[in-house]
Amino acid sequence: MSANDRPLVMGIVNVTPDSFFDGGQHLDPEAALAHARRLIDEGADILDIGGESTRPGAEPVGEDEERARVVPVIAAIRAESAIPISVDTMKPAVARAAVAAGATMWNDVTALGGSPLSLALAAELGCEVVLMHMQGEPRTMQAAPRYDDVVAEVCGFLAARAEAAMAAGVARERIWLDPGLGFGKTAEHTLTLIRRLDRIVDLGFPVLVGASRKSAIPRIAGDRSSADQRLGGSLALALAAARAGVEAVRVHDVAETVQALAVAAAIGQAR
Ligand code: HH2
Repeated sequence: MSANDRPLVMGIVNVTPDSFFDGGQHLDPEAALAHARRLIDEGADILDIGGESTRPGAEPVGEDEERARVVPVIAAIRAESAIPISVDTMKPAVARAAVAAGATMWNDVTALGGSPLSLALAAELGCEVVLMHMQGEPRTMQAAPRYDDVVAEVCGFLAARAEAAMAAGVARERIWLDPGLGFGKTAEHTLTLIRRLDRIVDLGFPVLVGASRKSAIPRIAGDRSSADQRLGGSLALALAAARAGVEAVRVHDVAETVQALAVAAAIGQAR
């Protein structure tokens, strides 16, 4: 938690043509930089820069292409701001280039399992790492997710990946965990994980939760909202995550999330 007693807010900058919400809006580096500036103005504590969509059915992106998307944007933000910058990538070569350009965190949806080189590289880079749970792989993960006990399985996986990272030389205090909402999870799994987030927090690492505008929202709410109509559900999920004691929420809507979290924190402190 930050000094003002609310989770940190990680603002999303997708430098992609096909991300499920903001795809195509910030593919041009100037547009991505303008968006990053706006999120900083709105109160973002961390920026997460991604060059490959992981939405179900997304086309994979080559290493050179992904690096060419994210590195100039990271370098341009770093040239004018000291804000912590995360790079959202499964590829070690992209993480290496991103950290050289000024990124301070490697956000890996494969929990450093995407390449045999990932664990050792994370240790070498010395940056913070986000280890996220995913069942299956992005192309097919939402087809038929199945768990006997989703909370136990996600906790077991995250604890094992944290052990693997530490065994490879990643410092314990650099490790974050993320349940990976939307990555092989039904709406029911999402609700259970949000409800029992305390179990992940209890593993003893900072926890990041990304629920922003995801497709579980209309399934939970019983509506037909498209991604641009899911702000209300996104705020509800961010507030629930905050109550469970997460360290940060990963969101598209920084101003609205900062405001919602600030009001909830003030209510919590009122006499
Ligand atoms: N969600 C997305 C991407 N990266 N990383 C973490 N740690 N946690 C998440 O929940 C998470 C993530 C998907 O959201 P978005 O980046 O907006 O979409 P896309 O993958 O289509 O670019």
